[in-house]
Amino acid sequence: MKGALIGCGFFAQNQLHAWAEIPGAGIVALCDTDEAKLAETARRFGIERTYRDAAAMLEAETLDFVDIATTVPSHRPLVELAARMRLHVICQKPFAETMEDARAMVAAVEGAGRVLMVHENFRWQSAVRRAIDTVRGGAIGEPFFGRVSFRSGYDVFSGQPYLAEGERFIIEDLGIHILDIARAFFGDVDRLAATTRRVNPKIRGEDVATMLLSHAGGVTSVVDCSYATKRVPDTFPQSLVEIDGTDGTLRLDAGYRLTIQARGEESVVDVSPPLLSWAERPWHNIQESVRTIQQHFVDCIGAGREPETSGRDNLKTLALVEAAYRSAATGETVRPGDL
Ligand code: NAD
Ligand code: 89Y
Repeated sequence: MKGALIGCGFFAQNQLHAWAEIPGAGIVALCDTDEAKLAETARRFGIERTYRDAAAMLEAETLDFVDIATTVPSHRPLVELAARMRLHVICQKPFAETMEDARAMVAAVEGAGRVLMVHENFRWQSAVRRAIDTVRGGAIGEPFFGRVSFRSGYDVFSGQPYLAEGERFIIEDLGIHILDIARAFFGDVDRLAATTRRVNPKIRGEDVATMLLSHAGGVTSVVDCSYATKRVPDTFPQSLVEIDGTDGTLRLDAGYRLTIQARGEESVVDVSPPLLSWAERPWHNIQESVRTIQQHFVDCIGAGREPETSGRDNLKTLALVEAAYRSAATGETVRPGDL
């Protein structure tokens, strides 16, 4: 499969490294409005066909898919452009700025009969995936309580300066992943209540969020996120998980330590992610999941299946983000299904 990547910034470098390792798929053309980033990325990955304009690229190239690695304001026009060209699409998170945009993007690609996957990669991290598979396999019985937690003081602003500038920060940027992990464990959400705070005075948006979720299947979960947590050693970018089930408990603790206690037995496993040749700590956890999710996209197209993290699926994660902001602003519990 021949693909083109749009947006040659901070995170796209990981996507390009991962594409180079995926059999049967490759990136043949690059696009960025920023000439310097485009040239540097083209040189680093040896990709000769480069464009400053996405429409011109899609007209000129013969492609199967596009990988959109720009920030959110450009997502809707780029996804709709790709749909018009009848291409399969991967789009980075946050998928869209509004639910209306997101629904239109899903409709555009589905209307073209192509596959749309959101690059919602945290549930594809191998440690998280192992925990998801363990719970789905019934190892602790039926879950009734969960906590998915991401607390760090890591400086994300030096690599991604735009994160300090937006009115919204942690829920939209990072909480979106943690909410998605909660959905992967416990299913759809009926009600959500949230509080937010800004601790770091140098940024504009909230850097702490605490969310209480009532899942349709009966689980109550807490999703808590912070970029204001001064902790040594810092756990960035680990998502920590606690689940109580009818037959036992699962804990994914700091240091990628997975503990399962059930039916009188205990297992403690080191589920540290592999360090891929191009990866660097502590990002290796996220970097590995990039390769996994891109492989999933290729596999799904080959098999004619909808990706687990499809555009349609992501509407439900995006609704949790919107519900959290609305709840924090109004003090009310919000039904994501109403949004
Ligand atoms: P960035 O600003 O470093 O890079 C974005 C690039 O897109 C820039 O080079 C910009 O010039 C280019 N661009 C913007 N609009 C364009 C357009 N219309 N056509 C062509 N090029 C265009 O941003 P980043 O930090 O790489 O983040 C990109 C996206 O990746 C964001 O949505 C972010 O949330 C997401 N992200 C995801 C993860 C993850 O783990 N999934 C991690 C980090 C960032
Ligand atoms: O942008 C964010 C993401 O998606 O994962 C971590 C991050 O890079 C900073 O919060």
